[in-house]
Amino acid sequence: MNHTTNNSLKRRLITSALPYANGHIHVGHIAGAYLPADIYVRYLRSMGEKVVWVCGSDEHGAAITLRAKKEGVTPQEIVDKYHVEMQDAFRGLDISFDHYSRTSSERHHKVAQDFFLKLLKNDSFEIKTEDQYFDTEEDQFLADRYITGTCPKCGADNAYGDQCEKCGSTLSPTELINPRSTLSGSEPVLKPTTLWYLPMGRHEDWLKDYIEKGELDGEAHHNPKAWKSHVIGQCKSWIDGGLQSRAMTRDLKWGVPVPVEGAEGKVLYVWLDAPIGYITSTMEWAEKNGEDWRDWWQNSNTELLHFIGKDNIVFHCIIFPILLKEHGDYILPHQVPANEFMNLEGDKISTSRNWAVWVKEYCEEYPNGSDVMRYVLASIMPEQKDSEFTWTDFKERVNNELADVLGNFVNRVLVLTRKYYEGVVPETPASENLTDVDKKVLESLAYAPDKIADLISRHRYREAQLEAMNVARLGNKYLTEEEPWKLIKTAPARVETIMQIATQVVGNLGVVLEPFLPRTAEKIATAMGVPNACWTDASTSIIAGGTLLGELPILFTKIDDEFVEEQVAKLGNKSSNTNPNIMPQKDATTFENFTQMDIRVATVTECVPVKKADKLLQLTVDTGLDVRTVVSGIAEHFKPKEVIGRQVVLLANLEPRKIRGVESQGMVLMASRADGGLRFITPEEGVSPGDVIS
Ligand code: B3M
Ligand code: ZN
Repeated sequence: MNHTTNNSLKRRLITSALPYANGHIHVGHIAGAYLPADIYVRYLRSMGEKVVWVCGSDEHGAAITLRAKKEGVTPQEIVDKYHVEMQDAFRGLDISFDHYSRTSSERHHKVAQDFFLKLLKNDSFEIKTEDQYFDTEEDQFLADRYITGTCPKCGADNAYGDQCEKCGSTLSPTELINPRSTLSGSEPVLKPTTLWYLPMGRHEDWLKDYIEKGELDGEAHHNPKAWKSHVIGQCKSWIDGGLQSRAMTRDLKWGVPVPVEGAEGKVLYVWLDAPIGYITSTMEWAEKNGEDWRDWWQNSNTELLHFIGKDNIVFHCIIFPILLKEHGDYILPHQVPANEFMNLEGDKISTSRNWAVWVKEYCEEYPNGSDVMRYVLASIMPEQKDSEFTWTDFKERVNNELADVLGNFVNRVLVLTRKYYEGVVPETPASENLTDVDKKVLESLAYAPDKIADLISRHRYREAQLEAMNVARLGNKYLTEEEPWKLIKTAPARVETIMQIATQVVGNLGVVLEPFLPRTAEKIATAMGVPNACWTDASTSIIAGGTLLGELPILFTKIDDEFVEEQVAKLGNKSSNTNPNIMPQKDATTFENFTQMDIRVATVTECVPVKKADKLLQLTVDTGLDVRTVVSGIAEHFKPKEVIGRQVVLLANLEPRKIRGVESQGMVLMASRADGGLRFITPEEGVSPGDVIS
């Protein structure tokens, strides 16, 4: 949609967390930091507000180098690959950044280095030479994720050098008990090096006021500046624990080089460089759009909002504000509407366990599936607490809400208008002809856009979407209860009124659904003849009488149980093999379990069908030890005469079992395929009955 922008308005600069370019984007990422921002920004654009939304790939830090090491490629190769892939994923769900940048660019290196130099000039750092852990095998200092050990706070194993994921404590490498190098597994040694520390303790006082301001605003009724309580809670507990100095440099090769003489082999700490990526991204956007980036970062008429997940709160609410303040030229974040985590089918989302719904894969499989995924994710957005995505819930929301309510209502209005009036909207009814029900519907409709706008402004996206859907529910209920199809013969004037009002409801849906379901809203608005309608056009007379309505494709197709099963089956299956004939690998077993099995060669001497059992053959086999009976479910694949005389592989010590009255003493092992194909495993010549397979 095209909207004109009002220049005198205040600016809003929106950022979403720069995703690490070391893996694919999953639905948890989207629900956390991207979809809420997209809804907010689409709404502001529709209002004609001045808004810019920037993002980009976070291409430095241990997340990248460790991944590169694992895949045996360079860090640059890793980030080049994911920088492209992540953007495909975002595009697939219509995440509409104004600009997407990357932190490995020369431009960003320069911006981050200049920022660092300004801090140096302002005396923002304490420069200390001290002992740090060093991996002699890898010839590298170890900080952050390069070092693990036992958490000194909770005793959990595998705490990282910067943080324990179990208890959430922030740590420094020297606090770890039994530290080990993540790179080589070896025990690190201490070696002196020079680091630039940010003495955060200096900032406690103003930070307390700054965080409290967000809290106080929260007490004021309906104030969009109010920070979320879980955000305030995290910040306060950090500040109350006392702010420790934090090193802003690392002894690593991959990153933004520290721009100081004698600092060769040192780079900026990734959490110094990454948020500056927001600034670089804005600069690039401004250059392309003939704007001055400083208006967006250094002008008190701009509001800065960071959309992030809860694991990034301290970096955006404490460390980045300190850096901005130390620099001196910048505004501070106004609002950080961080989300909590979204779980998946009863478990935490995990990349390593492949317990995730991958956005790129989903969008490739369902090129028209963007809106329904957005809808479900917004419905369960983890705004105040962790939430859970399940495919069954996905199915129910799509079928019962999108298809049955929204799709059905919009479709009925268009079909009936075509049937009764050849697609031309009836004229606005005279107000004296309105019933109480009509008036109530129009009243609710008139109020809805403001109500939704207020919820969006306060970052309550779940409720906002619910209110937008309530507009469809309102229309659906109205039509169902007024039953124009029963009145068309007897009271055609009344039907004109009903259809006129129902049409206004549909017209409004084309506007208020846009932030949530952009493709659906566009289809609706186009069919209703108002393709460029924006938020302020929403009203009870958005569609003029006499408008010829267009065609509308079916908006939503229903989902069946098979779809749900298919999606669930993908979880945790790490095999990259997409050949459906290849069965996935079973869970690990022990060597001991394996040695307990007596697998040996046997020869089939007789074979007959089992009575009243289509699938079974009764085999007599010579095992070298004895001659015994085995029942095998191969009758649909082989005739008895094809089996007699064969050498087979037999699991000999399987507990005897009665099958259709015949005792089976063992099991013939077959090569089987996922498609049901079955073959004998025939030993090489010269093998005798009784030879053990091990
Ligand atoms: N890349 C962490 C993350 O993806 C980090 C965010 C940076 S925002 C400046 O969770
Ligand atoms: Zn811990």
